[in-house]
Amino acid sequence: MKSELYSLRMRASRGEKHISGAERLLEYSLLEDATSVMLKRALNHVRGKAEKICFKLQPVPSRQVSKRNLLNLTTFEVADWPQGRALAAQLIGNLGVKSSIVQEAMAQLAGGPSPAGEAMRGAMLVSTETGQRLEPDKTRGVRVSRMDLDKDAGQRVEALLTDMGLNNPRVIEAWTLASKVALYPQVVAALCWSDDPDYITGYVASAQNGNQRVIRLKEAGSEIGGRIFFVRPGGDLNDLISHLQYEPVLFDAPSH
Ligand code: PML
Repeated sequence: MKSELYSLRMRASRGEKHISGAERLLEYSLLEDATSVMLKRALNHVRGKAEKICFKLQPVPSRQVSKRNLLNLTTFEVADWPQGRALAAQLIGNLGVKSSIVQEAMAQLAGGPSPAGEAMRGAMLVSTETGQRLEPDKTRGVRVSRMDLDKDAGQRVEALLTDMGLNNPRVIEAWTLASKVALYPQVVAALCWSDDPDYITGYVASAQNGNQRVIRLKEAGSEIGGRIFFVRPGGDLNDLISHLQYEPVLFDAPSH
């Protein structure tokens, strides 16, 4: 494989249950370490023991890669997860999405969006016009991949996060993913809370208002989580999915 960058993806599962996933876009020299970090994550996951761990490595020609800035990052304190959900609904409503559509989509995420009532490994796509689910595969959802920090940006981003007390891989991965999703003009907002039972912080992300973290978005111990991308009508769904899955993007720190 001769390429300057590689898309490295991991997915761990037990039966139909999604255990863990990870995505990187990085240079050859970093692949070994990144693979080993992913393997450790999959083998010791709080969602349970994986039966199957799949790695996928694909070369990505660097001429295809675009360079962008991460969304601005803010954090909202709330007393508990119901208050966090109400705030998240309001933040999405501020972007013009009807309250009934936000509430219905959040209820689907909270109830387990897959047909089995479990977390999906990918995101739900929800029309801001009709509230309908748009993802072609309602069991898997749409996974976002091929994004990472630009290698020269790592120190800048880590310094920023250290100042905020947030310098950890989970925040970096979530921020990078949210920033890629928000690049697509048809996406009004992304809502996420983790499916890890021990992680209760989530976010509402949008090109307009940045990555707005909400510190409590779910009950501790719950394994139901995931992402909803609210999609405005008028775009080409296949083009959106192709952007989310295949368009390679490297990110630098926010521009202001
Ligand atoms: C995840 O674990 O997949 C989602 C985490 C979302 C929030 C990360 C953060 O604290 O900013």
